[in-house]
Amino acid sequence: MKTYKVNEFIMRYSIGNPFATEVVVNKGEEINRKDIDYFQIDEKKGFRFSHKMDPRDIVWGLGENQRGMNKRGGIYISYCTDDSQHTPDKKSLYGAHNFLIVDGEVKFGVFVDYPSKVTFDIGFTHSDVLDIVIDGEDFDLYIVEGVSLKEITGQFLNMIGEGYAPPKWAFGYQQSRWSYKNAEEIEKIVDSFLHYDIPCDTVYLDIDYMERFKDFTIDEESFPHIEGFVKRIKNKGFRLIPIIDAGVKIEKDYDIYEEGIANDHFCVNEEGKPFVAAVWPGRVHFPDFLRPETRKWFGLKYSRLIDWGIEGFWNDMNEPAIFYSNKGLQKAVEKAKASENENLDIYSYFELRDTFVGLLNKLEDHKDFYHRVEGKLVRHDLLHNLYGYNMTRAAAEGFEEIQPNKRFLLFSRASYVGGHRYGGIWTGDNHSWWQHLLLNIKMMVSLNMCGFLYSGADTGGFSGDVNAQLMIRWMQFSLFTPLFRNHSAMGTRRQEPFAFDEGTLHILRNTIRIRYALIPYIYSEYMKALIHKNVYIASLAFEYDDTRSRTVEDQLLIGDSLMIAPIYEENAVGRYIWLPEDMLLWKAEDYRNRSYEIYKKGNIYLEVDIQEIPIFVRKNKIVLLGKHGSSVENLCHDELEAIAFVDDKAAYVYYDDDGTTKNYKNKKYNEVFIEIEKVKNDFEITITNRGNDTLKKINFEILDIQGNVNKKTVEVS
Ligand code: MIG
Repeated sequence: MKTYKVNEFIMRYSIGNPFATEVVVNKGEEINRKDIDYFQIDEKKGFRFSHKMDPRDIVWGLGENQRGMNKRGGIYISYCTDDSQHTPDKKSLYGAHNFLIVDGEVKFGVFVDYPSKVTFDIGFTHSDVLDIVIDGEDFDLYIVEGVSLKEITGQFLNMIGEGYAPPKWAFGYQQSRWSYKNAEEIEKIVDSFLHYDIPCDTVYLDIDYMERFKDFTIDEESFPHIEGFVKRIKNKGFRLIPIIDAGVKIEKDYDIYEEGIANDHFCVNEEGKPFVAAVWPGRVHFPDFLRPETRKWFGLKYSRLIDWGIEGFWNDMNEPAIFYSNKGLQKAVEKAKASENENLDIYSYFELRDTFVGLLNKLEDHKDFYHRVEGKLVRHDLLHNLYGYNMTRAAAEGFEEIQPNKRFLLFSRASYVGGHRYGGIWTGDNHSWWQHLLLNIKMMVSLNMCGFLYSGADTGGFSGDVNAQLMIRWMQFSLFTPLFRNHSAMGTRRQEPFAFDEGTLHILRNTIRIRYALIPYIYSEYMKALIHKNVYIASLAFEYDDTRSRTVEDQLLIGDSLMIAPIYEENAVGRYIWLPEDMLLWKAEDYRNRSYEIYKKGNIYLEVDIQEIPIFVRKNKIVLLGKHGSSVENLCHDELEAIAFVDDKAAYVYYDDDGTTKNYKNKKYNEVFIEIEKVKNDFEITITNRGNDTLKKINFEILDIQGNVNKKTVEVS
C-alpha cells in the first residue's frame, strides 16, 4: 500500500496497480504512512475494510441506490445493472457511485475508485459495522475529512472535478414516451402543448425513430425529411431529443458496423473476434469505449444527428444491457430440447423457465468479452462500471470537437463517479408507484452528493399505469429537479398532461408553470452549485445539526433558500412536517396569486389539497420568481418578483449567463447581489448589478417574523 496526500483534507491509499479510471486528476504526493484512518483492513479474500459505527452515526451517499437517505441497514453492490424491477431488496441499480460519508461524532468520507464489484454492508450483517468489500486487489481508496457533512461533500466534489452544465432550455419541462412512433405523432404532441398552453421545451425520440434500432440512423418511412421536421418542430419552440443505444447492430453494409469492424472498434471475445450479444436490434457488437480511438470515432458520429439540427441526446442500455449471448442462448435451447419429452414437474419446469429468464444480463457473459487497454486484453467484468461512463464521455468529447463552445443536453443511464463531468443521469425504469416517488425524493440527495446535479427520475413512473393523483404529486416534486422529464413505457397509460381529465390537466398546467416561474431561482442555484462545488439538492442535515433535522427523510433543501415537503402518499390530504427553524410557507397553486403563512420552528401537520405545493422559504433567505412562458427561451426576465423572509438580514446572489455556451467557465456570467436589512420598522434593500443587462426591476414581498408584509419595488441599473 502506498499513501498519498491529495490535499489537506484528502488522503489516497493506493493498493496494487489500480486501473486508470481517470476520475481523480490530482493524485497527490506520496507520504510515508502505512496505516489507514478509521478502518481495519482484512486482506484475506479481496479486501475488506471495516469501521465500527456508533449507534447514532448516519451513513450518507452511494448515489443511485435503493433505501433511505441514511443507508444504514442495507447491503449495496456497485455493479451497474439493467434491472427494471427497482424493489427494495435490490442491491444494484444502473450506477456505481462508491462515495459515502459516515456522519456522527466522528465524520469522514470514503471513495473507492475501483471499476468492478464493490460491496457496502452498512450494518446489515453486524448492525454496528460498516464493511466495504472490494473484489480485487488493485484500487484507490480515498478518505475525505471535514468538519461537517457539507464540507466533506464539498471536498469530494472538488476532487472529482467540475460538473456538467446543460443548456438553459434543458431546465424546462420535457415530454417523453417510448412509442411515439412517427413524425405525425410527435407533431401532435407538440401541438397539444401549444393548444393547451402548457410550457414544454423538448419532446423525446425513443428507439422508435431509428431504422431497425440502428444507432445514428433514421426510419425514413416514419420520419421522412428529418432535417425539415426537426426545423419545423424547433420553429414551434420544441427540441427533439433522440436516444442512442450502446450496441451496434451487426448488419452488412450498415456503415457504423462496417467501420467498427474495419477499425477494430468493438469489444472482443477470447479469440480476439468481435464479441456478439443481443439487444434491441438482435445481435450487436459493443464499441470498446475504454479506447480513446473508439470514443473519438463513436463520439463524432453524433454529428450526423447534430447536422439534422439536434441539440441533445440520451444514452441508454450502456451498463451494457445484454438480452442474451450466443453461448447462453445455445445452452438454453439445448436444455429446452432435452426436456421436450420430459414430464416437467415443479422443479424442472421452473429450472427450465429460469434458464431463459436468466439469459438477461448474465455475469458469465461479462466474463466472455474483453477490452483492449493499451494493447492488453482486459476482461469486461473487471472494468464493467466504466462502460456507460465512457460511452457518455465519448459523446461529450465528440460534442467538444463538433461544436466546442456549445452546451448540449446529454444524460446517461449507466454511470460511474466522474461521469457528472460529461452529462447527467436519469434513474432508469421506475414504476408508477408511490414508493418510487418517495425513492426519487430520497435518491436526489445521494445523487447530488456524488456530483450528479443534472438528474431526475421518469416523472409519473415508467412502467405501469399512473393515476391522476400520482401524476400530480410526482410533477409537484419533479418541478424542483433539474432534469424534469415525464417518460413512460410503451403499452402503459398515456401520461402527457392532456391525457388526463380536465381538472387534472388544469393542475398539471399550473404545476409546470410554477417550474417555469421558478427558473430564475432554479438555474441560478444550479449554476452556483456547479461552480462552487456544492450540491443543489440536499437533506436537512446539510444545514441543520439537531437530531430531528438530521433524520428527516422526506423533506429536501432546494438550493440555498427553499425547503420542500412533498406529498408522496395516496389520498393524503396533508402531512406532518418538521420545521428546523421559523419558515415562511407559500402554498403554491397558481404562482400569480400568492399568499403566505409564517410557521414557528417545530412539528406541524399541514393540510395540503391536491393542487397545492408546500414551498418553504428559509429564515433570512430570498427566492426569485419570474413569469412562465411557452418555453425557457421565451421567458422574459426584465422584471422579477422576490419573496423574502427576513428576521434581520438576508442576501441573495442572482446568477445568470447566456445559457448556451461554455463562456461561464471563463467567468462570463452576470450576478445581481441583493441585500435586505431590517432597519427599525422598515427594510433597506441594496442591489449591486454585475453585468445583467436584462433585469430592470425587482418587486419585493418581504415578510417579517410576525408575518407583516412589506412591498417595495426597486429599479436595477
Ligand atoms: O429495454 O428505449 O430505460 O427509458 O424507454 C428498454 C426503450 C430500453 C430502457 C430505458 C427506457 C427506454 C427503453 N429502454
